[in-house]
Order: sequence, then C-alpha cells, then structure tokens
Amino acid sequence: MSTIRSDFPILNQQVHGKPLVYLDSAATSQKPQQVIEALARYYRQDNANVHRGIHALAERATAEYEQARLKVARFINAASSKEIVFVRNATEAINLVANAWGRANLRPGDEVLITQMEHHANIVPWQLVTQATGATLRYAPVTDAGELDYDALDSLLTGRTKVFAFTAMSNVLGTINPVAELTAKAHAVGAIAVVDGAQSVPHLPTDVQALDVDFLAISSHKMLGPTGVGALYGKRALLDAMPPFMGGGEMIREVFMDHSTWEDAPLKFEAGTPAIGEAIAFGAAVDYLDALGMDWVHQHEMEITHYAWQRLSAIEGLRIIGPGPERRGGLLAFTLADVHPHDVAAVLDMQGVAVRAGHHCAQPIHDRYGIPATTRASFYIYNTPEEVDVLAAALERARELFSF
Ligand code: C6P
Repeated sequence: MSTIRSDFPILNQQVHGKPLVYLDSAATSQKPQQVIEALARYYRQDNANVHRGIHALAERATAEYEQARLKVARFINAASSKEIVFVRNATEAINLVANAWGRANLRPGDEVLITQMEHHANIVPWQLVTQATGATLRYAPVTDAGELDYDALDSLLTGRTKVFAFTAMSNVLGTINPVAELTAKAHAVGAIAVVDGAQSVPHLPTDVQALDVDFLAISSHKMLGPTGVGALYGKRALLDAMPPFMGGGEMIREVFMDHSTWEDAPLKFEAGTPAIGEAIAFGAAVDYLDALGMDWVHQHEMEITHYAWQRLSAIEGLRIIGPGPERRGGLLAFTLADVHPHDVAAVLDMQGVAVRAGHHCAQPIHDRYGIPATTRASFYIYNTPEEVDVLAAALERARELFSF
C-alpha cells in the first residue's frame, strides 16, 4: 500500500492542518506519477497533431495515440481497437450513441428503457433523443433495498423496446448491476444494451465480449487518467452502420461542395483535433491498473467497503442508502440524522476528509428515497482502513457539533 500511495504525490499533503484523506474518487480519481509523467513527456517530446502530419513528431504522436486506443481495447477485451472511439468523457460517449444511433433508429412508438438509478448522463441524452424522434422514455424502478425491480423490468422490456440503457454501477447506491444478464434480457426483445461503465470500469474487471454489451461508456478521469478524455466501446457492426455525430476535420474521407464521405469507425466519430496527450496518458493509467490487476483492485475495495460499512453503520443517526456491502462497489452514500449533507461535508473537510455532498448528478434516485441529497464517501486503490477510521471519527465529531 505504501508503494501505491507513494505513486500519488497529491495524497501527501495537509488540508486545514490535517493529513488529507481523499474519499471522493467516484467524482474523480487521483493520478499516479506515471500518468502525470506520460502527459508531461508527450508535451515535452512528442507534441504534434495526429493522423495529419508526415514529420517525425506527428508520426510519434499518432503511434502513441493509436497505442493508447489499443491499450483501452485490451483492458476491456474488445475484439479490435477499431471498436474504441475516443471522446471527452462518459457523458459524451452516451450522447454519441443517443444522437448517432438513436436519431437514425428511433421512431414514434419505439421505447427507450433506462433505470431510476441512472446518473443524469444516462437520462438527459435519452430525454432529448426521445423528444426529437417521438419515441417514449420509460424507467425501470428500483426497490427499497436499492436493487433493480426485476419483475417490473421484465414487464417493461417488450418488442417496443429498442434501447435498454443502464449503469453497471450506481454512483449513489453503489449497486453493481448484473450486466451480462441485463444485456441478455435486452437482446431477447431485440433491443441494444447501452451500458454506463463510468463507475464500473475503474473498479471491476470488464470483458465486453463476455458481457456481449453493444455500447459501453468510460471516463478516463475516474480510472487514474486525465480529464478531457474517455472512450466509447461499440460493436464494430453497429459503429459501421451509424452516421457520424459531429462533422469536421479528421472524420471525413472526401469533402465536396454538396456532400462528404466518412472515414471508417472509429475516426468517423472523432471530428476535430482530439485530446492527444490526455489519451496517451489514459493509456498509461490503463497500464498502471493492469499492473495491479483488476481482481486485486476489486478485492481491495471490497475489503475497505466492508470495513467502512461496519464502522459507519455503528454511528447513531447515520443511514446508508443502497444494498449491503456484498452487493455494492466501493462507495457509501448516507444521511446523518437531518443534518444537511453540505454541512456534514464541511465538517469532514475541516478534519482533512474529502467527500462529496449533494445529489451527485442523480436526482431521480434521491427522489425515489424522498431525500434531496446525501454525503458520499468513495474508495479507490490508495485508500486504507486507517482512513476509514479517520472518516468515522470525523462523523462522530459532526454528531457532537450538531448535538444529536
Ligand atoms: N459521476 C460523481 O461524482 P463524466 O462526468 O462524463 O466523466 O461521467 C459522468 C457519469 C456517468 N455515469 C455515472 C454512473 C457517473 O457516476 C458519472 C460521473 C461523478 O458521481 C461526477 S457527477
């Protein structure tokens, strides 16, 4: 653990006179030296535009950019790197599918099914595309225990369903959804499965071929990589059949006055100059996680989460929302009596503990439980049980301060 922590220089600092305890990796993870160095090295040595120049720097930048695409493809076991589109983040990945696939395939009478536990990134793009196409948006409900309601889900998946879009892991409940099973249910009614992997890919082994998902959205910044880059995995046949989402340089084959023709996927979806250095550093983040092994990553988080569950459940007035620790990923969102989550987070911050408070861009799931907001602690490879002890002590301090 001390070797891992020494790779993250940012963790070694004091906040308000206390050692930083960073428990906000679900919002964005910290970056190891190796990733920071990959980004700096690119700008120091290789900076050039990709797929355009014929000089040495341009060739190096292009090779490294394409190498990063290959690393991401291997990380999720895609059949080919042509199935990886570099985008800005998971949000853009889902918008790409909703716009490119959705606008070409959805008609009045069709249905898009999402779930009540989605992040706004997997709600709003579907609201926009169903409004534009005349299709109908439906929601699969969530049980009191924070799981999908499978009976309701089965009745909502019908021959009218063209898209079933769901998160692999909720950023509020922590629920890990059975992606292969849900994908099979979508395919059984002829729908495509669009999976939001923003919270799962950084934390769990992912094999898109075994899961058989049609699309998977990924953010680099939640898995040790830089902001400004993410990936959309899409099955080759689907990407090939889709029209582009944005037009411009890089994505065309030929441009005439009255029409244009497109590059093959993935370039067809990468209009304009991409985040080159960030994509290369994303590749370095994948290398880092590969070296640790995703089974280890998951195991480590499970241990911390079980421990945190046990410590936090013992705090009077604290209510964790979502399923038990054996059915969730590495995060806990909770309420503390009727203290506003922002006040809880502010007290924790004074103890050096960084957590997130608010609706975490997932208002419908908070509405489901009749609460406007929660405080959320989220864990990653660099967190330790001792940090959970600091969190628990800081929450006890909050209890004293708000005297209940
Ligand atoms: N959730 C959180 O604090 P972007 O912003 O595009 O990188 O990721 C969007 C996104 C999509 N799906 C899920 C399940 C997510 O959790 C997120 C991002 C952060 O929970 C920031 S709002």
